This record gives sequence, structure tokens and C-alpha cells, in this order.
Amino acid sequence: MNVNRRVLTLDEFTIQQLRDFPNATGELSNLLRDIGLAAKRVNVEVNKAGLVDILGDAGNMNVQGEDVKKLDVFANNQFMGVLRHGISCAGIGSEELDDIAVFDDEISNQSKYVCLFDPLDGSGNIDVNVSIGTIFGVYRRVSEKGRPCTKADFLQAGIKQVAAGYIIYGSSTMMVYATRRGVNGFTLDPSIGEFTLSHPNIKCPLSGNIYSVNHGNFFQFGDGVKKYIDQCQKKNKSNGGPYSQRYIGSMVSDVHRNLIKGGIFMYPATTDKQNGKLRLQYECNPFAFLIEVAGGKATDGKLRILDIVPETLHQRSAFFGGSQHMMEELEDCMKNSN
Ligand code: AHM
Repeated sequence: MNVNRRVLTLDEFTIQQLRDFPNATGELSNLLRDIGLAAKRVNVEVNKAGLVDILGDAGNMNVQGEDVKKLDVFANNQFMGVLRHGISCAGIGSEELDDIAVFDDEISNQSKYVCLFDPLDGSGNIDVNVSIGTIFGVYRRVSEKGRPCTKADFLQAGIKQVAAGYIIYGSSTMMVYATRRGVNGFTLDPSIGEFTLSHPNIKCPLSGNIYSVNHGNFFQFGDGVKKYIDQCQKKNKSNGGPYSQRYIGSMVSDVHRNLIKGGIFMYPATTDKQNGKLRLQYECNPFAFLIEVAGGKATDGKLRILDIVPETLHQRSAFFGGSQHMMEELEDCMKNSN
């Protein structure tokens, strides 16, 4: 078998990046490696979801009052487990946990970072074989090192993220992450069991051809959003024709596609869900960070997502994110509208 040594693995890439920072401790590289390891374990289970009795509800609800699927529980335990036993993370917040989990031991208390994640986003799609994903955001803790981390570490504005990313369990499995230096995508090579750099320096095209929104909620959207959707369906500035509507209902898959091809993803507030559906800390912030580093924009309709200071761990937010020009068209429509 030919092994392509020109292709960097995730570990090789993060170590190579460290060379540019002689004072770096390597903690972030360790943390990303831990996340990659948990992702590989989750990937194995996701791939056999149709074969074994791991599918379906775990029989309880998460803190948002939604059904928890067994794979959500498995994924949550995997990510929490590797981060607890690693040396880079002082604690986690997870969409599946009521409260933060503080890793109160000698090594974790010395760690620089905390991590917030949605272990298995789009899990409503598990039983119909649609791509699902894990989303994560990494913050430098604000509490004193040497002590257990605190809630304040998890309630920082998204702009404070030092890294953010996602894993997409799809036709191939990919890990995409951003630091301030850029967005890079790694595809899992099953022959060697390693994530390998397949999408270096991802840039979100300035414009695209795709708008993604749950059209079923149309009559519950505000006038500005309705006006924009109407415009998407007509001749528009960017491509002279209607945009294509693509909505999987799995944020990782929808945003991944739009990030690569160009497009806009929207989960606006509705009359039923006045603060939107998506969670600021687990879904909106990591994607806003990725999109901005890739050259796009992300807002809640009024404010830049990354500037919002969260008040609670499980706070929800409306979300609009994607190609810069499409976001500007949306902003024009939303100006002076409700
Ligand atoms: P989940 O946390 O229950 O998986 O829900 C999050 C998902 C997102 O991935 C997706 O964009 C959205 O919910 C779809 O919601 P809807 O079915 O209301 O359009």
C-alpha cells in the first residue's frame, strides 16, 4: 500500500503550527488531539447505528426538554471522558448536561482551557441515516489556574474562543477547526485511522447560491426575514437568478456545505421560539467563529453573534451566518423591519 507522506495528519499539523510559537505549551494541540480521538470513537458507533441496538431514545430528556438519543449519551461520555483524562481541559459544558462538569483534580486544575460542546447535533436524524455532527468551542479560562474552573469560564463571549470546530459524520468523516490563524479540514482516512489534512485554509466564498432555512416556519418569521427569503426566490443581486434552497435540518451538515460552497444558513426567531432554537454556546458561537475566520459573517439578526455575552449556559439565540455578500443582503432586508 502506498502511504502519501505529503499529507499531514491532524497531530502532525497541530505540532507543525506550534513551531511558529516557540513559547506555546502545546496544550491546545493536546486538546484537539483528544477531541479527534473521541470523534473517532463516536464515528465507529455512528457508522454501525443501523446495525446494533444503540439506535433510538435513551428514555430520558436533556435539559432542553428534548428526547435524548442513546448515541447522544454515548458521544457525550466519550468527549467528556477524553477531556477529563487529558491534560488540557479544566472542565466542560455540554448540551447534554444540566450544569458544567468541573474536572477537579491536580492536573485539570492546572489546565488553561475549558470546552463547550454539542456532542451530537442533529441527532433527530440518526435513525434516517442523515449526516450528524459534533460541535465544540474552546475558551481560555478566566478563573485562576491551580483551582477548579468556574461558571464564569463558560459564560464568555464567543469572540474569546481560541479555537472552534466540528466533526461531521457523513459520507466521509471530517474534523474542521478554526483558530485565529485559519480554518482547516481533516478527513478521516479509515486505512490508517487518522484525520488527514484534506481542506487546508478553508475560505467561505463571498457569495453563493444556497439559502438554508426551515421553510415550514415561514409564517412565524419577522418581516425582514420574510422579505429576504422572498428576495432569495427572485432574481437577486449575487447571481441574477433565484438561490437554491437546501435544508437538511442538521446544522453541521448545512453549515459545512455552505462554508465550502458559499451560502447562508438561517435559524431565525419564530413566534413560538422568540429566542430562536439554537444554543448560543454550543452551536452559534463555534459556527460564528469558524465562519468569521473563513471570511463570512454571523449575527442574531441585529448583533454580531461573537459579541453576545451569555447570561446562562443553555441560552438560545437566533442565528444567521454565511457568505459575506449574502449576509449583507439579509442585513439590508432586516434594517427597519421587525
Ligand atoms: P438538536 O440539538 O435537537 O439536534 O437540534 C439542533 C438541530 C440543528 O442541527 C438544526 O439546524 C436544527 O436543529 C433543525 O431544527 P428544525 O427541525 O426546527 O428546523
